[in-house]
Amino acid sequence: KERVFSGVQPTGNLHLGNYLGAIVKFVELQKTHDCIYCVVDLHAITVPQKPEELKSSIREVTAAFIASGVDPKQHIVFNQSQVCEHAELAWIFNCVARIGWLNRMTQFKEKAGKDRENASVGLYAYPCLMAADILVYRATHVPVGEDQKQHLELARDIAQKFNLDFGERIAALGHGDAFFPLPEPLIQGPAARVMSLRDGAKKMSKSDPSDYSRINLADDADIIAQKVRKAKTDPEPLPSEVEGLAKRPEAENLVGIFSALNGQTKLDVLRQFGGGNFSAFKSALVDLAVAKLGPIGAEMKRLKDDTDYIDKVLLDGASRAKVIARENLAAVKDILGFVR
Ligand code: AQP
Repeated sequence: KERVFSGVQPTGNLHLGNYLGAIVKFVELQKTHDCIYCVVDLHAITVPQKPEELKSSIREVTAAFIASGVDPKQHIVFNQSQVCEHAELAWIFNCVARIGWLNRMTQFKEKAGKDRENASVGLYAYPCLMAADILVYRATHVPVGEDQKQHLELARDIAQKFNLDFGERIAALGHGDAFFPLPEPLIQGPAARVMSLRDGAKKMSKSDPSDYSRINLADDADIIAQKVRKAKTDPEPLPSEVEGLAKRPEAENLVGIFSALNGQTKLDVLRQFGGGNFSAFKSALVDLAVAKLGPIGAEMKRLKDDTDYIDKVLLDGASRAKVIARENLAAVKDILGFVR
C-alpha cells in the first residue's frame, strides 16, 4: 500500500482552512492508504510559543483529528517531538538542501517579515524538517493545502538530490536506484486554498488578528452564524456559471466553502443559488457549516479534556511511528557511511 504522511501545527485556532484543505482529506485517504498523521510541535517552535498553550494545542489538534474521523488504531496519530528521528533526518537534509533553494521559500519571507535578521534559524530551515517528516517514513503521498505546494516541491528536490548524490551506495546496499520516493502532493478540490472571510485576497490563517476572518473548528453555532453573516461580499447577485466568479474573490471563496462542505462542485452550488442575493445563500451556508462542524467541535472539546486518553493515543502512535522511522534512518546512516 502507498503511504500517506501529513502534519498540522499546534499553534491554536484550528480553522475551516485547515479542516477543508487538509483534515477532510486525511479522513478520506484512510480507506485506500496507510496513513501517518502528525502534530508538528517542532515546527510550531520556529516562532515563539507559550509552553502551557503549546501543550494544550497539541492535545487540541490530536482531538480535532479524531473528532473529524481519523482512526488512531488503524492508522498512526502522534506528536513529532516524540519521535526523535524527524530531527535527526532534518539535520542530514540541512546538509543536502542548498541555501539558494531555501532562499526562494515564500512562506519564510512572509513569516519573517521585514525583520529577517531576527527570525529563528528554525523558521528558515523549516522546509528541511518538513521534508524529513515525510521522508523518514518514505511516504509517497502528502495531503496539504495549496500554501504548502512550494515546500513539497523542495521535499522532492531533497529526495532527488539524496538519491543522486548517493546513487552508487544506495544500489550497492540493495535499495535499487532510489532510496527515497518523490512524494506527491495531494492538493485538489474546491477548498485547497480557503480565503479569509474579511479579505478574499488573504488566506484564512490561524495567526490573523481578526477572529472574524476565520471559522474555528471550536466555534459554536451562534459564532459561526455571526461570522458568515459578517463575511465580506460584493453587491452583485451570485452568478450562474463558475466563470462569473472570476475577479470576485469573496464570492468565489464562499461558494468554494459551500461546495467543499457539501461534497458538490461549484457549478452545482451556483445552479442552486445563482441569480439570488447573498443573504439567502449565507443562511444556507450557516445551516450547512453548523451541521457539518457543530458535531466535530463538540467532540473535540470533549476529547481534549480527556488528557489521559489523548496522551495515550500520542504515546501509542509515537511508538508505532518510531519502528518505521528508526529503520529508515538506520538505512540512511549506512548510506552516508556513519558507523552505527
Ligand atoms: N487557508 C487554508 N486553506 C486551505 N488549507 C490550509 N491550510 C492552512 N491554511 C489553509 C492547510 O492546513 C494544514 C495545516 O496547516 P499548518 O497548521 O501546518 O500551518 P499553516 O499553513 O501555517 O496554517 P495557518 O493557519 O496559515 O497558520 P499561520 O497563521 O501560522 O500561518 C496544511 O496542510 C495547510 O496547507
